[in-house]
Amino acid sequence: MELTSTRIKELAASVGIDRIGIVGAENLPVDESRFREWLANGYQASMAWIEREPEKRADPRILFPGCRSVIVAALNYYTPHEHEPDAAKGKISRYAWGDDYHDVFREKLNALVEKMREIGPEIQSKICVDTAPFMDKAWAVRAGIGWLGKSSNVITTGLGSWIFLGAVLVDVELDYDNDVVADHCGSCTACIDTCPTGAIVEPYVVDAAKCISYATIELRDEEMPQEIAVNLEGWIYGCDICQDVCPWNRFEKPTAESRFEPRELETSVSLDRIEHLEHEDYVVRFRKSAIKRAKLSGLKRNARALSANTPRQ
Ligand code: B12
Ligand code: SF4
Repeated sequence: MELTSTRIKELAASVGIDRIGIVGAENLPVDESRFREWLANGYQASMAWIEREPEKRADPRILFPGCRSVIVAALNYYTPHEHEPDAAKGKISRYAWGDDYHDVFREKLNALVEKMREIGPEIQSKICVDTAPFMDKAWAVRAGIGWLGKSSNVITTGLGSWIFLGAVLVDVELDYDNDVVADHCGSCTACIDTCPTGAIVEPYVVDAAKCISYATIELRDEEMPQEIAVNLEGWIYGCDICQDVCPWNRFEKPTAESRFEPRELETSVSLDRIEHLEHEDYVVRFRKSAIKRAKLSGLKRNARALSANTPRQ
């Protein structure tokens, strides 16, 4: 049997990947200059790691010498649960309710590569799930997975924006998807208007320094900047506001991946519990969870900021 793009798409579906688009590695995302502009504006805030190796980020053929094709994958993480309206709790963003997507997605992409190797044992590949300097969103747009929404998340017509993105770089030539999905945002500005911190500084562009997601996950400072702390709107880890208000997220569908179901059925965590959490209990509660990215000290800081700025009933 020959390894064709059609076969790869069938294999991807068989390992539980929801969307696949395949493009030639030389089809570089057109907006690489925008990435440099984003850095020049300082919108990366303290995420110095994103400034490293810009040439690799811009060109997968440098990241993975021999790369001929880019297989972009999307994994639906929507589960039909909501946050509880409880000021004594901090809301966890939807993407972090279940098991860490890096592990779940990598496992699926590994399974895909193994199945591809059964057909073409000589194939060389590199998997990217946030571990490599690779521009997931730009490639997802190029591969026809969806369009870059004004919130700067990739949105699809069938699954909304509740998708993770990943990729497999391979050293073989394949048939490519040429149909790019048109920008369906139209005149809607719901994400920009609703963002409580004004982080979407212009359509498609997020200033991380103003974003609640950045402040609650990536920021390592001991204290939360006051202008964000007073606008947290109950979020202790990440923020989904710009996606919750997106009209395209009315078309979400529950994921078939049970590991994305909320752990301990929790979509929010008690602020008191976090403020008094011991390290051993933190390790158990957040084992295999993306939330570990914030570290216990970051979660406690977030809980303190919420407690100090949210009136309790
Ligand atoms: C750094 C990062 C962040 C930063 C910066 C966010 C950002 N918007 O870039 C912070 C910490 C804030 C963040 C937050 C979130 N993130 Co994040 N993040 C990343 C990461 C690691 C790199 C993204 C990056 O390169 N940013 C740099 C900027 C320059 O890239 P960009 O947005 O693609 O920039 C383009 C546009 O600005 C565009 N552009 C600029 N001007 C214009 C004008 C026009 C007209 C057009 C058309 C385009 C355009 O050109 C730029 C270059 O391509 C990716 C994973 C990866 N490896 O790609 C995940 C990723 C983007 N994040 C993801 C998620 C889920 C989130 C959150 C939803 C998590 C949460 N619930 O809290 C939030 C969403 C916040 C938001 N509104 O963006 C997913 C997004 C999935 C999707 N559907 O798109 C990714 C892809 C992770 C993954 N593997 O699935 N994230
Ligand atoms: S994640 Fe929250 S703070 Fe960041 S851009 Fe979206 S709405 Fe604004």
